[in-house]
Amino acid sequence: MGTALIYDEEMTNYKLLWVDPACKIEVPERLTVSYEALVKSGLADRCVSLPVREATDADILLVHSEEYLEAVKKTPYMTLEDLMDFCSQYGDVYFHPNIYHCAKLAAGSALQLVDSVMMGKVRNGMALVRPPGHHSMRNAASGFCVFNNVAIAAQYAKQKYAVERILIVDWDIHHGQGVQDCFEDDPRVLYFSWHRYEHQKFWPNLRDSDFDRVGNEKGAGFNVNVPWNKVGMKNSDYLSVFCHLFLPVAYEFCPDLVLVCAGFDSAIGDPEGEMCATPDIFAHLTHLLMNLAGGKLCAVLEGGYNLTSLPQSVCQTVQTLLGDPAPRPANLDGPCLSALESLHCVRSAHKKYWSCLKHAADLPTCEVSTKRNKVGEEEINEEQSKQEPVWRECPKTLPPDISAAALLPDDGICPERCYSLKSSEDLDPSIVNKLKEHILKDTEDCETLSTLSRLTVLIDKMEKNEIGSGLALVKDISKAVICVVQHAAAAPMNRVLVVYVGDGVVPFHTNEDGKTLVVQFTTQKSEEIQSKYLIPVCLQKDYSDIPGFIQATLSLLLPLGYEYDPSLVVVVQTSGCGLSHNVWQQLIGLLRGLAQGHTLVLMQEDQNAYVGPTASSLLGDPAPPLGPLEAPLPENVESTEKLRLRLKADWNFLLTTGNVK
Ligand code: X5A
Ligand code: ZN
Repeated sequence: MGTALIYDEEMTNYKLLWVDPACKIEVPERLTVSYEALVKSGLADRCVSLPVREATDADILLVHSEEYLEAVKKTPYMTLEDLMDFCSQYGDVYFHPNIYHCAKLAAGSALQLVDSVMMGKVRNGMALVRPPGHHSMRNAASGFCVFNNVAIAAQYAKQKYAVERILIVDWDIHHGQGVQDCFEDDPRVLYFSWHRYEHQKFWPNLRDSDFDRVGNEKGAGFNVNVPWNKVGMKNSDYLSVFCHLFLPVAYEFCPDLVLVCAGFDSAIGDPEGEMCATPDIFAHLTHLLMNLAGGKLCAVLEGGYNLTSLPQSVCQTVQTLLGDPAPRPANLDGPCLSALESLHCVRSAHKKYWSCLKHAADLPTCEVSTKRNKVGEEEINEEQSKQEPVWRECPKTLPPDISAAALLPDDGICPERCYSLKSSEDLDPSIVNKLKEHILKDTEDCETLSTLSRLTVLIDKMEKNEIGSGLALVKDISKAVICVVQHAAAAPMNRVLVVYVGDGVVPFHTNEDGKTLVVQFTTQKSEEIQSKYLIPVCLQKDYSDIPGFIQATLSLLLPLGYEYDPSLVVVVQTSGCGLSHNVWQQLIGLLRGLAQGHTLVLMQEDQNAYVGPTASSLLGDPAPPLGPLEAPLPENVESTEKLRLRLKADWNFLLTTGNVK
């Protein structure tokens, strides 16, 4: 199952024909540089290239009015003067004799993408289109947009494929007010948007873009707006919103299809957004959405006006759609105060609609963000934006030759597409000596010795990026964990995140030196040891509370993992932990976003049934959806939340509110 790429040069054949400072950034080169970068990097070749088509009148009328469509139809025959005149009734948009044609292709591209994903021809895909769509309204063009490509695609998917629940993630830096308008009353379409807002001082300056616009009537709760009230938001701010808001709500909703309004004006260097998130963040945003809807994801280009960061961001997105591991994200130092204020307000506004937010603190009611900036703030912002921002282009990494390796007992059957690490007779004597000295003591156990020495070889190859990820079925899980952690943490720059699923004592000592971070999911309540680097997450009822487990994973484990930024993730499953295969696959899938996909799964020998699902997740297959989630058990919410509150002093990524309390 591949990744579709839709592009047609025809969509570069229109441009601004007069002087308009508001529109001069929307240039044909946006598309050519993006496509050329995909070709140059070899990514385009790895995609299934799909032809565009024109959206039909019927397609366009799914979202727009007949009057508006008829008006746009006349634009190819207008004189320059007529065109300028026509534009003047709308905000920040230009027309050209060929734009109607391109707008039909742009919307049609989104529909082609939906068709091929829904019919199972590809797993996911991206459409590079102009003009963009998310600002255009039923009756109006706006913000460079003529037809609302993604809104049309969502209506089309509802109609043609009877898709019950669609998630639209709008990571463009502008509010897609056209999309909001279209689905405000519709509980079948959940719309997320973050956008530069600055207390309504930023275009399109709508009161409707604030966090308290949650949707109407049956659609109440299905419109999620995150207004950014400052420029300069970073990777940490974006990831915090994903971990503490978008993902929990998305998992609870459980979409059948994910559409992305993929605008890259939210990246560093963009003259519109003035944000500071680096292009590699889009690999993570994409990755985090890829385990929803069984991986059915369609990304459609919206904005993005810096001709350097735009193609880099597009490449990161497409590379991730193809299944390559995401690069380790740079400098995650936690969200800023303004981002936390926004996050807190949105979570409060939505707590009555989503059980995953029920516990969100009801701190001082959020003021609606129309207040003025404090004195002096504007000067600071201006100064910031005067400097040309610089960032390091994420080095182009090839995925490892071996994407996943398996280390199984001699009679074990290696799962498909996995490389089998066979036991070899001749073990490296220096490794054997080390193992005997440190782990095995004097006991001579050939089988364990062979397993452990192969594990160290596997880790070395993962470190060199010759192997991406691995799984091992071992007889003695304790010894294996000790060996792996010791070996992997040895090099000075290495950090190991150990996710330990199962009861009992973690079999090695965790220092406070930060070389290892252990998060243990356990069903045993214990008062004991808990420190910055040893974190027991206690969940009642043998993990049958799936919503509780997912909540702990998204709002605790994931942010901790991102802040810790490990070089290796080790996931340990002791026997009979009782986690269902689907939940286990979600866990592995999400963790694959860390450590450049270097995930090593250790399981007890008798857990054979997990081998297949584990391998599949390590190889990047999307995890099966869990179904819409009910409310988590109150006792689990309470213990997870208590833990988060205790740990937030040590871990900035666990903050969810700006009110330091
Ligand atoms: C699609 C998009 C931006 C319009 C900005 C107008 N439009 N000032 O990014
Ligand atoms: Zn935009």
